[in-house]
Amino acid sequence: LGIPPLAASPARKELVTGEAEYTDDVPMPPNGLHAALILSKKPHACILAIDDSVAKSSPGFAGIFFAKHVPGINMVGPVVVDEELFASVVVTCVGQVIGVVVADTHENAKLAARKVQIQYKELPAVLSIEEAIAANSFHPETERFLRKGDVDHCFSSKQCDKVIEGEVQVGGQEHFYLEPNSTLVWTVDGGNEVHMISSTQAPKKHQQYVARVLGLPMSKVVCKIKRVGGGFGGKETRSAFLAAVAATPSYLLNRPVKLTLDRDIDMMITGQRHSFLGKYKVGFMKDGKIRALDLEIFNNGGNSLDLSLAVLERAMFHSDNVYEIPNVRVKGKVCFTNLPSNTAFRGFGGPQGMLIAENWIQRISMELKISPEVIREVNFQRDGSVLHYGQKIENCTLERLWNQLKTSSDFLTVQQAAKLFNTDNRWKKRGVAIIPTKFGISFTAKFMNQAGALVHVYTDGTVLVTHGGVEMGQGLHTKVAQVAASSFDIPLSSVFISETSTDKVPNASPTAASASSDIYGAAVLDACEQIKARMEPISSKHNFVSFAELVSACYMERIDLSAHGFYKTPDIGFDWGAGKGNPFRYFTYGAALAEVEIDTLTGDFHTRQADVILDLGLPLNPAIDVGQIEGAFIQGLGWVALEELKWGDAAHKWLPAGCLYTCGPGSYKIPSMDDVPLKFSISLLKDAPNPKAIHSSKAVGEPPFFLASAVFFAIKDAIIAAREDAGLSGWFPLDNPATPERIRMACVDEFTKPFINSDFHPK
Ligand code: MTE
Ligand code: LUZ
Ligand code: MOS
Repeated sequence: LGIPPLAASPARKELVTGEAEYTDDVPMPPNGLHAALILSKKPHACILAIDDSVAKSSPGFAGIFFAKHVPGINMVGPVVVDEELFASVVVTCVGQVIGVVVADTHENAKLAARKVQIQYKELPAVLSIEEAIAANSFHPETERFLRKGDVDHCFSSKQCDKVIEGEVQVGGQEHFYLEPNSTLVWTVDGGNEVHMISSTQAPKKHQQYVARVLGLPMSKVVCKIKRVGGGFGGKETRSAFLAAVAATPSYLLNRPVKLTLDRDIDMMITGQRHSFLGKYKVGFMKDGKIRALDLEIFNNGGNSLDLSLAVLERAMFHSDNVYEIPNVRVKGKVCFTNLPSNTAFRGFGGPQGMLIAENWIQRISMELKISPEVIREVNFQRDGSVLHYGQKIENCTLERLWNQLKTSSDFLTVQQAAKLFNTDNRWKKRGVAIIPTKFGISFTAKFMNQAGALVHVYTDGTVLVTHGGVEMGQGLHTKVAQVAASSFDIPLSSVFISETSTDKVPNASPTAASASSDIYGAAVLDACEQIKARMEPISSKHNFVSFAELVSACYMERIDLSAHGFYKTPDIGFDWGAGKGNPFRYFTYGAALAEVEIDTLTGDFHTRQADVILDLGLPLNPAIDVGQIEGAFIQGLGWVALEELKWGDAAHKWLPAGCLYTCGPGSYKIPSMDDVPLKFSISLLKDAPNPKAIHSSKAVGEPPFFLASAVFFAIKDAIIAAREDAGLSGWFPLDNPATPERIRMACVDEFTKPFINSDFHPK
């Protein structure tokens, strides 16, 4: 494993100015139509009748399609095929697709879709995790267990000084990618083949869904994508059913069709990060050492399984965060609810699992009156630790990172200054927290950890690389091009990655799980080395002045200058029957400090300082990685403290139960410039080569997301100071997100007393 020369990546001006072409910017082909969706208005109901007569005379109308028109199979789903493309008899959420209208313009398509009248017979709906548990409403066969040691024996034989029990509610999150879902699909050769451009992390899934729904072989369906304007997991599966919806009228009318969702529709129907409920029982010693964890977690899957089981599993794997726990039992279940199916989102359940852990860690600290950093430190895992699912920790850099962060952020000084500030101020309080993380790298489904690439070397010495991964702003193509450039020892400008396409690299896993530069980098390197080996007899004979000359000489000798590369992640696999195995190739570690100031009277806060450190091995491209860390942290900050999803409920006057209320930035607060920490420092651990991935690097995309929970726990620290002024010192729950309402009401004072509910005074 060598270190590649770091070719500086040229700034992509067009991405910043908004000139880069995204799916909806691609010019509509001649004869093209625009699609709009006909959506369920009920969370759970039988469809009694559909009247589309008025819609058909709407201006520009060109066609309307329902379940009965689907030429192939009307069922889709990424893992379990449990979802109708078009609802036929029963709808199970508001926003479920019932049909599609095509018209000459986007506006006319929407107008016609609105004129479709549907009669429903309403059925009882389940809308939250709590309701699902009460109604025993779970997705089939989604119960999972992990065990280590003997939890029952540990509790019953009184091996712990103290035992706490509690619940943690973890909120969901909208992806809010800048580019909403968009697909342009057209037929080829008189309607026999279907091609599409789709904004997706999973072109292969689009190909698969479209082939299935239209009754075509996958070999006649192509999906391409140049770049995605953000996916964050939201386009790992949920984009694929939209492509299949758009493909139906395109195929049946033999005309191009474009489906681009408006922001409100995208938010309403494509699902979010899973909310979770965690119920914990934790036993520990007077010195803070954890003895046992008995944990039950539930996630809100919505109305189809989608990736919810894999998300639950990743949450279970991450429910120890970085702590050594001798006795563990984790039980998990996926709730079925009448909400749009929830899906992958940066971290994929990991942050939810870790947030539950940090909640009970923080509580142990309050119970023992020992600072939370000390509780964290005495329980750190290290090399040789065996996790609750059997994987053994190797090359652990946690302690190094942690100590470096404490020094570089001046943790003790910041903490003392905050304390002093708090004694001087009654209505403003500061809080500080420092949080560690470890994130498992690999898809937990072993078969997904495979990658293909196609490398062509042309006679002018330029190289065209294609691989199975998608560029969605994370810089994947730049990193992969660097790998090819360093392999051939040519400038980065000689390597080009044009697009991702199912007809160049087949059967690609979604671009997800943060491992794309690891696996596509390795697949491209494999292809480059094959070509280099074929060129070797020529290159070793002469001293060529340029790569172009070498390539031309090879060409004249009839050497194949194109290669398919492949990589499969070694030494991984997990057996859920036994509950043991190595789901991950390695872990990316990180830690963050945050200092916040809250206004106890309004519940407002701002982050005064955030210091983040990550171990990224020998990074492939530190500039990209710092951007990923900044983005992940701010996105995580939105999740823990700003973004709150709200739906209508039975009591609501005008909003149907299960209908998303927060359908745009007016009602759903995503982070803005103003939310960026006033002092924001990112650093990477030095001299920490990772023997497990390409050029000794580490994956970066998801791991830093959870570190924003430092902001959450800093807020909680500030609230603790406010409550001390009111004479309260006991533990209290704080659910995420820590919105102004929650912060305000937790800062108990004479003004909140009339409104206090039991949430702030737990029994
Ligand atoms: N960065 C940008 N700019 N846009 C994105 O959509 N997705 C994130 C992360 N960083 C995303 C991003 C998610 S959820 C993942 S899994 C990784 O990128 C995927 O890309 P990688 O495997 O190349 O890291
Ligand atoms: N997607 C997936 C993921 O299908 N499996 C995973 O393990 C995963 N992990 C993180 C993000 N996406
Ligand atoms: Mo990321 S949630 O793996 O797309």
